[in-house]
Amino acid sequence: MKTQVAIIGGGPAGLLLSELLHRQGVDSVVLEARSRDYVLARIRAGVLEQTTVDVLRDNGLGERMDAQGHPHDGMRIVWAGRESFFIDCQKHLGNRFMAYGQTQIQEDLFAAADRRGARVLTEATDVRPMDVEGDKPHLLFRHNGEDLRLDCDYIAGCDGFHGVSRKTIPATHLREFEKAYPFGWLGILSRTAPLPDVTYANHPRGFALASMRSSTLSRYYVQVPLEDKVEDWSDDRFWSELTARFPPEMASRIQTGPSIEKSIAPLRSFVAEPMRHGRLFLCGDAAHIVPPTGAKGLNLAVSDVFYLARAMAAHYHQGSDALIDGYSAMALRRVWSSVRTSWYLTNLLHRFPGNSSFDQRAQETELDYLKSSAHAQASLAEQYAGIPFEAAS
Ligand code: FAS
Ligand code: PHB
Repeated sequence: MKTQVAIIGGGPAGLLLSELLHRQGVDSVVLEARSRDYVLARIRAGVLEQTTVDVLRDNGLGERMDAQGHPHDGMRIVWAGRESFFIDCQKHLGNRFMAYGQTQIQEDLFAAADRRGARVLTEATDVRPMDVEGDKPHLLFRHNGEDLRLDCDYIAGCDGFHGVSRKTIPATHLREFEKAYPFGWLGILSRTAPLPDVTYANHPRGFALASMRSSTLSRYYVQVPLEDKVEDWSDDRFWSELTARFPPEMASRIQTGPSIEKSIAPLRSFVAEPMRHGRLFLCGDAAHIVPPTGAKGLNLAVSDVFYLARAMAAHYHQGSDALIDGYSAMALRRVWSSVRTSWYLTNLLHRFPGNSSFDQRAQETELDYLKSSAHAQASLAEQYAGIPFEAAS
């Protein structure tokens, strides 16, 4: 088999990269380790920055999002039972964000790949990037019981945090930055009417978040200790804890019901630099992880593949390698901006075990400042709604 860009991973980064490359006249093959059903069963992100919405619309992937997604002018913060305040992205920036599930995006991406007869091989196992530093890069892998080889010009590692791509880069060439937070998020999906706004709550019992996937599908989270297991949390216990963390008038509007998905994710930040090694380019979670507090993970996967697809098109159609050579630095500028925003919001909104009374007072003072200052709110709105992509030159 031969292609121009070999893509490892058929999650949002891999499938979106394949679509963007196709629309820019660049051929690719996607090798995904899991089945399509397995990939689609994962419930993850839900908030799309304006830049992500624009990429999907500009590439024929926005129809269902515009029909079923929920555009939002901003998000709400409430703490310690006090009156909430609204971070109005529309007012401050003329920007909105969209609530539309990663699962739906994944479905839309698979459907687009099917429509164009894309080469997406699922259940492709034991994928091994070869000769990434040489001039004959290729992938070795197993598919349908056969040992196969895929020759290519470039390899895109879109295989997530636990994938093989980042591990292909010699440790001597990689700098890793990591921060583990002392808690996780227990998230549930329920067929209930959501609250009107994406609402973050800081409460003495811990962080909580109200979000949605549609007008009949709600997504809620509560901060839990790292040692908690999903089986420790019945639906009743979840709803009781969630409503305890919102002010009574807001809690009374939360519709409870059976969970249709329940999972715990630890919170951590991770960045690998550089995001390129020879003919291998890292995109999405393969290169970086952010705590979901800033709703940035999926949006960063989109910005990485937007930059890489643009760089590949310049290489193949204008014979210019400036964007390829500048890919890592450009992607990392946006990555670190999102890592900082996620770090800021995680520190602002969570109760840290072992925090001193000083730490607690400082956190509440920051919340008071944010509530009282239009300038502070404009700054957070800009970071939350997402900054524009960098121009090509
Ligand atoms: P993904 O991990 O989604 O996809 C990588 C793909 O590569 C997978 O399909 C995997 O099967 C495949 N793969 C792995 N190794 C391979 C190999 N060796 N060969 C071939 N294929 C291989 N982000 C938010 O913004 N908000 C959220 O609320 C949020 N919640 C999350 C909850 C959880 C539990 C997790 C894990 C992440 C969450 N994220 C959230 C982040 C998430 O949305 C990611 O940012 C997003 O999935 C990144 O997409 P990819 O980079 O494509 O990686
Ligand atoms: C979600 O809807 O899943 C969601 C919303 C906001 C976040 C994280 C997740 O910060």
